[in-house]
Amino acid sequence: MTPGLAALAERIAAAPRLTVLTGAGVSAASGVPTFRGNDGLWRHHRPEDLATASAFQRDPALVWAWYHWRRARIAECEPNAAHRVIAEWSRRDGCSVLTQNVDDLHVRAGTRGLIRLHGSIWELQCWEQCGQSQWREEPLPLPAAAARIDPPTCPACGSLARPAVVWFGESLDPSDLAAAGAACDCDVFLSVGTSAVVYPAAGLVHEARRRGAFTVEINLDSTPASAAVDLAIQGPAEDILPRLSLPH
Ligand code: BJW
Ligand code: ZN
Repeated sequence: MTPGLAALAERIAAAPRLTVLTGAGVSAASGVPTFRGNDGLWRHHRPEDLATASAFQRDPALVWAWYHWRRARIAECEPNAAHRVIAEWSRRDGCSVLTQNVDDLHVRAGTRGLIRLHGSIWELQCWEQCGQSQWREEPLPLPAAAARIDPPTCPACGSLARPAVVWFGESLDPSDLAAAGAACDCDVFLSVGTSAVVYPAAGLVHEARRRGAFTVEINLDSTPASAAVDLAIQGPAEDILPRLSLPH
């Protein structure tokens, strides 16, 4: 193993408190498109055209078609080696896992105590906020490439349903935000496979470093966080993370 990775593996193994923040790059090897890469989800769609409340208000059938296409694609994906290593770490005392991903592949890999900062693509909520709690729905038997989809409806009031995800301009769940803030009190903070541009998640690695954590970025490319962390490792998460996991 390269000396830098071996030393980091020892540091992770010895850390009483480990926090891992993940982004779309962790699921890329599973076949889930990222948001901002060359073949990213939004190469042909601007995010603000689809992932905002105003886009949904304007054209819910278009927004649902986009989510349906993504759900159909994610349904065919399996967790990869990066998800599995993170799931293993999550079973340690003192480990927190925060994800921006809505694909639930961390859940399927068995990650414990996962904080899903941006929600889940498999959960729905009432657009009119009638009081109905969020509900889960598997993919509908519709063509994955449909250009428009009749939006699902709320079982309680019959209004439109929306994906239970966090769109631009919307606040994260306060309890998730509190848990993420607490997780910045750690010994090692790993930021894995995120472009580190979307706040408040992008601020967490800086906050952890301010509080004394050893901060590490693992990404195929450099990001706005690369120069600020203690160690920036360029490489695929699905290759690097297994090399950071010591047998116990
Ligand atoms: C690999 C790899 C491999 C590939 N191995 N690596 C101006 C300044 C600062 C902030 C703002 C601002 N204007 C507005 C804001 C706030 C805004 C924001 O941050 N905007 C920025 C874009 C500027 N944030 C918000 O609105 C948030 N809410 C909020 O702040 O509330 C308070 C508020 C209210 C009102 C007004 C203002 C503030 C909410 C953000 C919600 C983001 N939601 C989305 C969509 C979720 C639903 C869905 O999926 O449809 O979340 S956007 C999208 O980006 C998604 C992702 O979780 C998120 C992050 O993306 P991620 O995961 O980093 O993916 P990519 O594709 O960007 O990067 C992948 C990376 O992996 C790349 O770096 C690759 O190199 C790498 N990679 N393969 C390792 N194998
Ligand atoms: Zn309702």
